[in-house]
Amino acid sequence: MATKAPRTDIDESKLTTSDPKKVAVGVPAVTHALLIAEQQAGVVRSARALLRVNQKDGFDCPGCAWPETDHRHIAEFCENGAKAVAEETTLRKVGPEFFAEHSLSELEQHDDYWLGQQGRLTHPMILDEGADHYCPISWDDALQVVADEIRDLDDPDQAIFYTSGRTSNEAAFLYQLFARGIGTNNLPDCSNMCHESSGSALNETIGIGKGTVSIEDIHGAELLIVAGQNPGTNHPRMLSALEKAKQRGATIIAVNPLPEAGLMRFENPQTPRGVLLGGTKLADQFVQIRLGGDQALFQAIGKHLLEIEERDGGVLDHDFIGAHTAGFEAYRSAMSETPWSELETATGIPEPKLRHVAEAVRRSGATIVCWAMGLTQHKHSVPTLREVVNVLLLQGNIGRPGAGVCPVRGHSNVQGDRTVGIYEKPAESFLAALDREFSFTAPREHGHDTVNAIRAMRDGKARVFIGMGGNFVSATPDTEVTERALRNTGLTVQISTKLNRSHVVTGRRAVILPVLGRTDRDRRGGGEQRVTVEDSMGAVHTSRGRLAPPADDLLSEVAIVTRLSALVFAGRDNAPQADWAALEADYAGIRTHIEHTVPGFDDFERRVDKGRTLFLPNGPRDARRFATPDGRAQFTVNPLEYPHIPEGRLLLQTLRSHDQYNTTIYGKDDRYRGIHGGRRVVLINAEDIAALGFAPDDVVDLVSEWRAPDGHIEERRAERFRLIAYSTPRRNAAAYYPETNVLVPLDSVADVSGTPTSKSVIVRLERR
Ligand SMILES: Nc1nc2c(c(=O)[nH]1)N[C@H]1C(S)=C(S)[C@@H](COP(=O)(O)OP(=O)(O)OC[C@H]3O[C@@H](n4cnc5c(=O)[nH]c(N)nc54)[C@H](O)[C@@H]3O)O[C@H]1N2
Ligand SMILES: Nc1nc2c(c(=O)[nH]1)N[C@H]1C(S)=C(S)[C@@H](COP(=O)(O)OP(=O)(O)OC[C@H]3O[C@@H](n4cnc5c(=O)[nH]c(N)nc54)[C@H](O)[C@@H]3O)O[C@H]1N2
Ligand SMILES: [Mo]
Repeated sequence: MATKAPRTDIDESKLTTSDPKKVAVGVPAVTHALLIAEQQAGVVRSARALLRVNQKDGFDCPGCAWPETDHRHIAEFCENGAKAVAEETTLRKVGPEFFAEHSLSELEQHDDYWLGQQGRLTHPMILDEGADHYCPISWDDALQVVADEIRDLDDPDQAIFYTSGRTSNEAAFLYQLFARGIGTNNLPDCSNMCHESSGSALNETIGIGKGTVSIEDIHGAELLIVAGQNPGTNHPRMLSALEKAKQRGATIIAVNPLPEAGLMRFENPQTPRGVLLGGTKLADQFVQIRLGGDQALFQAIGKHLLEIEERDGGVLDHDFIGAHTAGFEAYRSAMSETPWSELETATGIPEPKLRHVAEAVRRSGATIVCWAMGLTQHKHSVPTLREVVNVLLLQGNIGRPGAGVCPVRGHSNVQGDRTVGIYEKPAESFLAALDREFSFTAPREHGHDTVNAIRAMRDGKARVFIGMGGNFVSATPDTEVTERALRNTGLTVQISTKLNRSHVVTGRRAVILPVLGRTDRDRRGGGEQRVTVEDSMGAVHTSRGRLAPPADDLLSEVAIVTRLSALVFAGRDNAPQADWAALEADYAGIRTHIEHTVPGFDDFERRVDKGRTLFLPNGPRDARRFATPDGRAQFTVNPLEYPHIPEGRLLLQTLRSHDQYNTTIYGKDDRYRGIHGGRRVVLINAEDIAALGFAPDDVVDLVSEWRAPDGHIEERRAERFRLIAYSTPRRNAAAYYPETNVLVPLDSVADVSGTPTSKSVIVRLERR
């Protein structure tokens, strides 16, 4: 039976701990997921939904962007995919009565857990200036309010169009067209806080901002390095792929400050072996690296390979280096100058162990490096990822079966959104294609990314904020600054499925436009619509929801954007020309526009028909073609960087628990890490607890100390965190996001990519 939403926020005094787990997944995990699904949606609806996850005629799992294999299991879902589905298929509803009962001032006091658990949004709502309650409004009036506000802007750059990565290709394509039709490239997205560093480094070095491997490559790799990623929680289906690679003889090296359960051992709930035999050991080597030490690690690997080449030969792929790369000599001489002692300091790993890792790389005939947020959210993330590329280029590990780069994406369609134009720095070729297709002139000046969007709102330069999904207020850094920034706008609009903090921290006026999610049936123009998504490996396929939506008149993301386009563009100069009503009635028309404007989508409709997969072209993977200025993959020289932690301070990484999806908190446990019933914890080395004069279980404030560019130290505070002794390198600590976002300074971003440094915050502990 479905149960009622929680009435109270998380009570941190109930927090307990147990020993961290050494194995991920297994039958208990699936049982746990079914329990959560059942509480939200009841047995029948849950079963119907879960049986359709990632099936050929079903919907794409909103959980993560890990690809499906070709032979999909009857139940190709994982615990956390099931939780993401449960979250959306819930029978709990948030409608006009809910907003009549709860004032904004009351909602503001609740935590993200309480807000998200209340249920699906069912009705368009408006918050008028000065009001303390949202009131119901008709769809037509709600859309008119938004359209009027946009038409009233003095300058189109006063509008911000944020996107989160669940939005379908079709909706995202129309949304970027809408922004550009108005005249702005202000299209920040969650990717700016996520894999932007990967895109920056890969574009520069191999000429494409995406990974170069397919799922078959993972299965066929000889060596997989998994760095800065916690797949047991965040990409559980990846564990099946690692297991398969392992069974074919692959070596796996896990690089992480924390011994994450999923990296160590895996019990596959979908095979008898996993259930009965205690699963597969995954990582052959665990490299417990210091936070931010990865650039040094990859330099160490490169240095060792070059030294052995010089001594014995036979290590490098000279044909590849000669034919396809540039910059090798400069890289070689830079590596010869880097002292081992500094590589040891940066990584916290002794030279012999570094060489041991490098030996595994030397022996491998096909190496893949997989990574996620542990590598992308540091100040020096772009140089770190360039260094990953350097190592792979040495042995020709790009564009060869079982080898390549594998940035593992987060949101299920974050990669697709970027492919179809959600980007504040669009390429000229794409804009020119839009101009031709829609008979207008798109703006050329680059727009704001996420951090710059916050600055623009803070400084009164942006007046309207529209969020296509996501939870901008909680996901972004420097929570207090961001909240003030949003309150500084005239109108905030949230196009969303569930209530979150971005609905209660608003501009002077606010509108909520509830939408259909992935699992919901979407009937438009007399037919059931499908949408398409792209996974982390460039495979595009359709997704179709089957369940009855939470309210009859919910619009889809596509319908909201087409209707807004019709209202805003009517009679406007230089507006994109399209039949908006026809696009709403049949999404195939949108796919035709995508085919005409985005390379690689030729014959789009036919190629995704009947559950087929369209593989987007990938130059480096398909033909060792590199779209860099000289047509070669680039070796780069990157002066070594790593965090310097002042005396008596810690370096804090902010990460996900097992029971959350970004800012959506499903539950209060982090089962694999042994944390139960609460979230305000700091995982910290036991010796540091003692050295700093504390005891385990002490409750402290975290005070972040940030040296601003002008030299003075800024402080930010997050209150009441419990100290938990945990296996992590000395002076490296970990705590959950979004509770700790208040500590991340807005100006502390990665060089080149502008990604907030969420894995690298200097803090001190203060006794309460
Ligand atoms: N269930 C669930 N699934 C998700 C999400 C979710 O919240 N919940 N979020 C989705 C999204 S948007 C994303 S981007 C992905 C995120 O997937 P992950 O990147 O796995 O997520 P994080 O929890 O941020 O974990 C970062 C990992 O990197 C390690 N790490 C931190 N700093 C460093 C470092 O300096 N070096 C190294 N080598 N390791 C480091 C941490 O210890 C941790 O294991 O997951 C996606 N899938
Ligand atoms: N400190 C710190 N901050 C971080 C990170 C970190 O590791 N540490 N990680 C960063 C990363 S990797 C990311 S990707 C961002 C995530 O940032 P966001 O993508 O902005 O945040 P989410 O929590 O994923 O957004 C959840 C909301 O999306 C809405 N939603 C869900 N499904 C749909 C849908 O189908 N359609 C629409 N329109 N809305 C929907 C719901 O209302 C839900 O409340 O956070 C970043 N922030
Ligand atoms: Mo992400």
